[in-house]
Amino acid sequence: MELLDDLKWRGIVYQQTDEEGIEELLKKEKITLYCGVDPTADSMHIGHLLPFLTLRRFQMHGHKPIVLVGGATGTIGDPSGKKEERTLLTMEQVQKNVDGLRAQLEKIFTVEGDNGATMVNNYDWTGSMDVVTFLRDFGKNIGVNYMLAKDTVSSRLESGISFTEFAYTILQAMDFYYLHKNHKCRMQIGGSDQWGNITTGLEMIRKMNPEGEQAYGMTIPLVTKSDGTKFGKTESGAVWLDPEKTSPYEFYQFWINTADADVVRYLKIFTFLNHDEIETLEASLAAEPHLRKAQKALAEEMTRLVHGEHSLKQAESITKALFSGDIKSLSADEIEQGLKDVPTYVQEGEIPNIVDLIVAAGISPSKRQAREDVQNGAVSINGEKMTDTAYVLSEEDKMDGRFTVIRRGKKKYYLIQYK
Ligand code: 629
Repeated sequence: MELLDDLKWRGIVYQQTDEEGIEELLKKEKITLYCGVDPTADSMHIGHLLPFLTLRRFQMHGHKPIVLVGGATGTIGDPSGKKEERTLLTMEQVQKNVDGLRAQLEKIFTVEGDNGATMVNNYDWTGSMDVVTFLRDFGKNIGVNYMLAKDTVSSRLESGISFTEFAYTILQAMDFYYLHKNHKCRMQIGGSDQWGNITTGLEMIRKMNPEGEQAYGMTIPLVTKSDGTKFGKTESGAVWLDPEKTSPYEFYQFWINTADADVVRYLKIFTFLNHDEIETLEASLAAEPHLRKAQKALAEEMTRLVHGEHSLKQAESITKALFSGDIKSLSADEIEQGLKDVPTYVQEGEIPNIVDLIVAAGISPSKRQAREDVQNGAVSINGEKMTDTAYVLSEEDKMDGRFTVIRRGKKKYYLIQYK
């Protein structure tokens, strides 16, 4: 299937600067195109992923991706979609963030071969530009009226916008021009919030080189959720690609909890599964939704893509063990991942018997209830039922010498930590 038809089938195309032109161009030749991200944090979150996965789809069809990390633009901050002026990061912080993002992005793309991805940093051509060159060679090409008409700026005229953020779009436009000139880059893609910046780039290219090759832009729709809440957020905040911020298990859980109403859409936009595979999953969702095959496939594909096979297997075994209660099969590290958000009680000093302990830890509401829970077999220690009300936890019950997992009922997990 043609790339553009595939992108449309997946629902990935939002706006195009010249629909026919782009169709013709992609039919005719393999192009170089780019997408950028600003190093405003040391990790991307899943909100960033879609344009880069789309860039990867272009690469899989033979086109050449340029991945830009904005070492220069990141020191300013894109005002697009932001209601307020940003606080500047230090130059050192931005540099650290550049390294973090670069490593994450390199994993998504193939770097070998003719159409291997090129990684660039706009600090390389913007960082040392003098202000006279900036104003004379570049600023002169973009009218203030033109800039004032862009959403990004017009929406901030009331609340205020500094000249610095106002000028941001010119920096991004210079990038497009630079890549067009030096890398024959013909197209920029980005989320729908990037439309203004992308079109300013086209304007810059036309003004700088009216005889040059035509350049194009394409945006990708905002990912929505059927229940109206914001995509990519959990109770504990953004879903990061960095495993230190969001563990592979949490990452896996995020995707597996996708609503039935959203899952097919997400399979299309986020995974590299083909049409047949997605249609089979869609049929399963309709006929046997309780099996959650579509959600499992989504979680599997995404976790493998971002964290690799080993972390995927770990996330799956944690999920299975927590569901069945087979805690013993997990390593201390896996338990930490899986039970990061469960209620935790810190035990200091001498350990009381199990009944007093679970009352103190808030696991059972009263001593009477606690005794009943233990006698009924509702309480387990590290996955093993404990019916002896006089039992006292010992060293053997401490996993890794650090914690004990207590389960009450079928699903309620608690951690006891020792000081
Ligand atoms: C210089 C900087 C360029 C090209 C792009 C950029 C970054 C761009 C931006 N992008 C967002 C970001 O960095 O701010 N000005 O967080 C983010 N992007 C991915 C998608 C986006 C966008 O990285 O385009 O729409 C989110 O889905 O907000 O020469």
